[in-house]
Amino acid sequence: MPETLEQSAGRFDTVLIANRGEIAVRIQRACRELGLKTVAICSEADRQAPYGKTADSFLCIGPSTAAKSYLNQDAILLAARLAGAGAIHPGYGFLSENAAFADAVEKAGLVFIGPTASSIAIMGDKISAKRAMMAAGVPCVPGPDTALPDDPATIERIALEIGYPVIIKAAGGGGGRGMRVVPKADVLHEAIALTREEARKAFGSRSLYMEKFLEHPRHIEIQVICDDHGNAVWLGHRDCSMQRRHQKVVEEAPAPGIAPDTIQPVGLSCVQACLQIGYRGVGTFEFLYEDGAFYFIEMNTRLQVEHPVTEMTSGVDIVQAQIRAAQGHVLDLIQGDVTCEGHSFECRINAEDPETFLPSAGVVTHLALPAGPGIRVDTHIHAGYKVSPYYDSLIAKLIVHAPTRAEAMARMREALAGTEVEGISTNIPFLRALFEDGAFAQGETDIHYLEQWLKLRRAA
Ligand code: MV4
Repeated sequence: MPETLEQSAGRFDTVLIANRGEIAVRIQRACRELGLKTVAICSEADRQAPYGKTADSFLCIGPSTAAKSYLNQDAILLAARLAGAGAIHPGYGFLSENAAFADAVEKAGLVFIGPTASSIAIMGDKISAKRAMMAAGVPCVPGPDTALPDDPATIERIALEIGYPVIIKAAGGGGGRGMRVVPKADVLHEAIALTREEARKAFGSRSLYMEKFLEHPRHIEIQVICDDHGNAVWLGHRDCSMQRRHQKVVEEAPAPGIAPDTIQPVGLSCVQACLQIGYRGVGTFEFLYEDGAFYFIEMNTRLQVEHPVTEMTSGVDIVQAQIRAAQGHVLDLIQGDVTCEGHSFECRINAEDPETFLPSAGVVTHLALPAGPGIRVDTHIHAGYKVSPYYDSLIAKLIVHAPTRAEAMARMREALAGTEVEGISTNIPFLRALFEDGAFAQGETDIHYLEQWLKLRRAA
């Protein structure tokens, strides 16, 4: 008798977590809660990591430099084989959106906890991503879903059709890399030549595309989760406009001031897109939002740093759902079950100088973390922990949930007041000041707000 879908599920019982820091802790917890064994890996700099002690196995896979450890595909695959892992969770960053790695994992007979290599590749090329989204009815920024040709006259015609200002983006870019704004026609060809050369050097592809440049948008994203059996749901939206140099600082769910009737068709179009491309696992559709309209820009095919704000409002454990999808289970919720309640904020606590933003490494000599109703802290650090200079400066995520946005802000002020980190510099003073800001309290921000606020604050 052929097995049912549910019988074929449960493809693995041990997960290697190919990441470090707070997300390694978060994923390890989700695995244990699902009854799965865990394999932690580390670089030489992370030998003392607390999640090493709580994992079922712990392997040092290479030197401190990420290129020789967390990005070393062969070392990770070897560790998985030695420790008997049946699956690899890539977390975020590092190899999480590397299609070749996803492919190598599957070729090694292991499960990659994420979408297929082909989904990652489609979304990694921002032009093919846009084409897939347009085909599924997702609203996109005005501009062609094809690469710019070389013929100058054709390029000029495309820019005129879109209308200045336009933005030139590298197909291989994303996350703010490889793009250039063109305010008017006289600098068009120069901008294209410069961006092409940068794209060739940075991404190994000279492929570019052109879009209308939106001057004051907000960054709003939609979280989806999909199984392997044609089921997909969206879990509401987040506002990630509070960023500096493409690094998000504060995220919230839901995005303030968005009417359900406005976002509903956008969410459904994301679900439609997932079904059309056969997407599996968790994903995020990034939009720019301006003058009441949504414009797709990119899709992230990984678990994101800010997933907790959606977990707080939707009540869905996104990491568990992602792992269960990779095991082949049928999604255990339908769209009608998804209800988002209250409001959630996340503050990224970074080990950095609050004025210069330069990374601050060293030993945490004292640590006090807040607790109480509606407060969550995702972190890997403890008193005595040594913050290494090798990696991203994120040391903790402070997450709050409350019935309303105003109450969630008050709760975050209280949580920040109860957070003490000594021995290294952090951005906590800066976050405390931001949560006293009037315009932010009114939800009146866009992607440029934080950098302008910092400039004013420095001048004062
Ligand atoms: C844009 C844009 C304005 N118009 N595209 C930057 C990151 C990458 N994901 C896309 N980005 C942008 N694309 C058009 N057509 C402005 C940005 C942008 C931005 C977007 C989201 C969050 C922060 C940002 C900061 C600067 C520029």
